[in-house]
Amino acid sequence: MTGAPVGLLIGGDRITSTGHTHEHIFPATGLPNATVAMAGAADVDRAVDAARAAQREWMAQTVDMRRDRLIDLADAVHQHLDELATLNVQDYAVPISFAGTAHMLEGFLRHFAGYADKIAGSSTPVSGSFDVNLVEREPYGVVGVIAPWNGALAVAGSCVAPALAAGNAVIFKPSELAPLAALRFGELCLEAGLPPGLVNILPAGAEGGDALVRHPGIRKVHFTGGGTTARAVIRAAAENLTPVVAELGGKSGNIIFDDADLDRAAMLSAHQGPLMQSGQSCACASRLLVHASVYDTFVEKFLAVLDSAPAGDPFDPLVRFGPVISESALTRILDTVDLAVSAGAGELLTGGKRMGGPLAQGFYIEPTVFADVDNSSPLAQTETFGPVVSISRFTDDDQAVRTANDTRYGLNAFVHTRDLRRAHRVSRALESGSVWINSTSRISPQGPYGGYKQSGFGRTGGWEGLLEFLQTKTIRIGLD
Ligand code: TXE
Repeated sequence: MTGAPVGLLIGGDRITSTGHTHEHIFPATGLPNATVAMAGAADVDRAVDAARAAQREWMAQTVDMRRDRLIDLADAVHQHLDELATLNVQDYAVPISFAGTAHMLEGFLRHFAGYADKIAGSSTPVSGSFDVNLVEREPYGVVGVIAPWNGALAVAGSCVAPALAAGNAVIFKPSELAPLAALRFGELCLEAGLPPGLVNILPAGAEGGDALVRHPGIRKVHFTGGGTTARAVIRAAAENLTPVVAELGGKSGNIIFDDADLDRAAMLSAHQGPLMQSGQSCACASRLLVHASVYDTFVEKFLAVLDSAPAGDPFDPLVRFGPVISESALTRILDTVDLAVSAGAGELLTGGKRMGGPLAQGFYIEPTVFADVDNSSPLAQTETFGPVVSISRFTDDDQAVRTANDTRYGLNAFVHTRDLRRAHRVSRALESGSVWINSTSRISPQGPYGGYKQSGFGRTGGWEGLLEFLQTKTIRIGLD
């Protein structure tokens, strides 16, 4: 499916000629499946103008009207769940059995529609006077939302929904590697009756993203992606002192204690590890820490779950394991594996090679597990963003916590135990924005979700996620 080029959505206009296109490659076959126009600085300018006008129109509606529009948008997403799931697969070949981000988008839209008519301020007394002192919450105006390739619809839910509920207009920049589902989301915004220009979809790479961040009309930026890019975004945003929220990568510890239900822990760890979008998720539990007394039993169960997950065509509902995003990602990940093997970072238990046979044209890497990994090794310290996990053993709780915390990241941590006291004690000691006990990372609209340390700052979900898109104003009325 290369067909006519797809392009930007600015206001009500579909723009397919910007002078710069990206050949979208379907990761499961290595073949082009779309030609996508890429936004540049002039397109950002045009989108900001459209967004400013639309935001004034949006704020001219009453809160109940805005609430109802967002409910209409959630309904439109619900009616197109299958189509959005299909586009998700076309974007980055995530197995359709996993492509739950369309449901997540609907859930976040319904959640934040509920806030739209409840954003209240307050009035406070003031010292030494009887003046009226009002505290009001106002939208920023036009905000920029930048999404990674592995979660455009998830970010549309966690960021665009609250931005709209707070009264902002949005310029949404999906990754050049996964623009298709985001573009359809933009169309659904128009079909649901949102003012044209309230949500603009600008697929672009670094150049368009940088122009968006630097634009003086962008009052806040929400960035989701890797740490290296986050530094470039923050440097660019500094030019206009534009505030940034950053949702970044992770290298999450996954602690299996000796009293854990090992069958359940093995299944959850596999699905939170190599089987989670082939390890291409910030939430990937990539460092397993297993109590020495149950190590061999757990590893055997864990490998069995990986082995039972069918790899193949991501459109096949029975497939649980898909390709990585690109040829360059495949090369990067396999280089990481080779480096770990040559450095003796751990024992390669399974995987480590490109899949052949009918999958040879796609970017498939076998689920890869290293055992007895040195936590100071690059394998354990660097986000691989592929189906590669490391396992090491511990003998006491404090050692497990120290090892889990021994990383520059702090997005998620996972704990498997039946001991309630231990679960609470360990959760409080772990340096991460989220701790999941006997669970996978099931992110909910109620949130909040976000990182400690170099996994970012700011939160998505719930009231904290809404506040990221509101400013506070104090109005004092002198009565004397
Ligand atoms: O990120 P990149 P990717 C993280 C994940 C991994 C990364 C993978 O952990 O580290 O995202 O996604 C745009 N100015 N998360 O490879 O390369 C680029 O076009 C402005 C965390 O996409 O950082 C893309 O749209 N924008 C997350 C976006 O930035 C620029 C969940 C991200 O690109 C730019 C999912 C520039 N100079 C993935 N350069 C979480 N924490 O929830 C590139 N971009």
